Amino acid sequence: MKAVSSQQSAINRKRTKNTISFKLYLITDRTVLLKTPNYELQTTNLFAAIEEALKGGIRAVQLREKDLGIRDLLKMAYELRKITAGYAAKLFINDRVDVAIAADADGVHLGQGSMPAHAAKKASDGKLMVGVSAHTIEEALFAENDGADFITFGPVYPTPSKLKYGKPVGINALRNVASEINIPVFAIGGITEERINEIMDCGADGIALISAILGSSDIKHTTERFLGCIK
Ligand code: TZP
Repeated sequence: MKAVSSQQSAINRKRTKNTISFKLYLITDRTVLLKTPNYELQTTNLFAAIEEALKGGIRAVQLREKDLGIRDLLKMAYELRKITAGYAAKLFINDRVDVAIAADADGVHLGQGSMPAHAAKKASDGKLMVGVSAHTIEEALFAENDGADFITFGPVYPTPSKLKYGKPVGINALRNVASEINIPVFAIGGITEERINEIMDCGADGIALISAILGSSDIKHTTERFLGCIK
């Protein structure tokens, strides 16, 4: 029998990957937008910023405002559901399966301290897509075997608030995970336009990010440029 090179077997593995309809995954952080501590103003500005990104072509948004109580989070989820639906974009809710179900979101994004992927699938009767944040190959393999639809992997590079997200994993770890994992891998952490090629050359299926888009002075055009580079 003909030996299969490791490059060929990585390609074969990639062919079996399920299809996720987006390559750019925008994560919210309203504090990136405004220095004001005023919640109403931050929220209003976040919705406007997300709408600009949607106009630029974003088709997947994760609501991730970890400091908010359940009622404020739900209010934001309802509003973001309306806004994203207007662009046929997917909405994910960080951590909270209950909020995702109540807001008719498309999916939930789970951290390592959240309920596991199989439980989120079960709790939602299989209706929610499930993304999982992984920081090591072991966490990535666990998420895949546990029923996740995709993972984010990182932080690949140092991020502005790097302590919060842990030590960067680097591009070699990304390359390894992308070749070992059969579900889509979104690179995350410190990703800028200049780094897109390096990231995609590692075999990543897409990019997840906050500040390069939400912190940009022209969100719509920055989004367009990102999407242009990823394709
Ligand atoms: N998880 C790992 S790094 C990160 C998260 C949520 C933050 C990504 O933000 P940025 O601004 O794109 O580096």
